[in-house]
Amino acid sequence: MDMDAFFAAVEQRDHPEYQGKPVIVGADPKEGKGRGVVSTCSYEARKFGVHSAMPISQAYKLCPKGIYVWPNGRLYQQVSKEIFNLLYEFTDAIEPLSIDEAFMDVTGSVKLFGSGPEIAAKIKKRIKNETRLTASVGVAPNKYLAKIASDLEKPDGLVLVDADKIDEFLAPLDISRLWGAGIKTQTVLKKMGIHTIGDLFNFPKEILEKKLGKLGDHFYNLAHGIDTRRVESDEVVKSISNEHTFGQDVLDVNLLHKTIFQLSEKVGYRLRNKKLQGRTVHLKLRYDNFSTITRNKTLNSAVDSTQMIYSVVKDLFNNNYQQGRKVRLVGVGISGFMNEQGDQLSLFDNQIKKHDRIDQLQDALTNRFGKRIISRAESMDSKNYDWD
Ligand code: TTP
Ligand code: MG
Repeated sequence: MDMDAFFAAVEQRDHPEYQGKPVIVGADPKEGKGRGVVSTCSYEARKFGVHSAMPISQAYKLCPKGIYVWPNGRLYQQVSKEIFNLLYEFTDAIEPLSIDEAFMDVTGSVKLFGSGPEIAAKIKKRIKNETRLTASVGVAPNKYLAKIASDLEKPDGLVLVDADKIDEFLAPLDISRLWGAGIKTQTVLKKMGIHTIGDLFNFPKEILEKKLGKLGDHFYNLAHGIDTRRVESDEVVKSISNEHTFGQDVLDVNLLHKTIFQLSEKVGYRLRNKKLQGRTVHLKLRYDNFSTITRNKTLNSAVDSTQMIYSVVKDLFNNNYQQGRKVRLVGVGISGFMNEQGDQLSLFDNQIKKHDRIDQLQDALTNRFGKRIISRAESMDSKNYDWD
């Protein structure tokens, strides 16, 4: 998953007057005398030949009427965090590559969220709904193919590489798409008459090894779509959260409570699956005009029960929700994890222990039969709600 023109897209989102215009994020051009470089630019600016890392003075020559914006790093970090939190709802096997890009291994998520392409479509939709930004996604059997695929139909792309159509997918692509092929290697390959990955495919491994040494084996594999690298996920999970954006903005407090309950169930399920307990429970509330509040409460002990999470978030909601305002999104989260499974539950009364047993039962059923197999009465009848 890679966001489109990330910094520039955030600027266009927050300044409607920039939309559809060439926006260049980077150093001050000072009417062509500026030093420094372009961070990124909108797709409108790319038509003028402007691109990342280009001297800002050159960008100014190419596109003097562009809108030049100084980067707002804090804002981009914040948006990036929002996007990554959302990705973690689909899988924990995530390898961030940069502020706006990540590899995701969704092999273990298919039962919960559907096939790879279905998950990709859901991720794109969630990102658009919740951040008003577009992402491009490549779905493929390995990292190398997924990375190429994510780039092919930017912006707002979704490209699938079928496991049995890898050769056809790669054949027409330029050798510059080969992972690790710098200008020097490309020149060597071109001298051998290799211009596309399809050309490379036809070369026997021995010849490539003779001409390119160690790299020969590497490029032979790439030409055949072979990449055995794993998605190296960051094992240290700092928080778990789930959000829901309503199809239509909601005034009905009852529905909001039910949705918060369902989100607490999801968060609790993921938490217990990881054998974690958290002390700080979070609520996120976005009104119809996109104004967003976040509130949290830190408990004396770490918890992992759906009921505990729900009761804390419900209080946060009741204390902070401005009656009569339409809600676009609600989110529930937990952080402040304690890894060891102490006997913290003994601090709570039998009521909580009963809920704990219900959680175990519900988790076991969900693991075995999928997410729709069981619902609690608290979460029923919320017609607007869907698991994903
Ligand atoms: P990229 O994903 O490389 O670029 P992008 O998101 O702007 O555009 P694309 O649609 O092609 O993916 O980088 C993500 C952000 O990182 C980018 O918005 C700005 C920043 N960045 C720099 O500051 N300098 C650079 O040289 C590059 C490449 C990116
Ligand atoms: Mg990007």
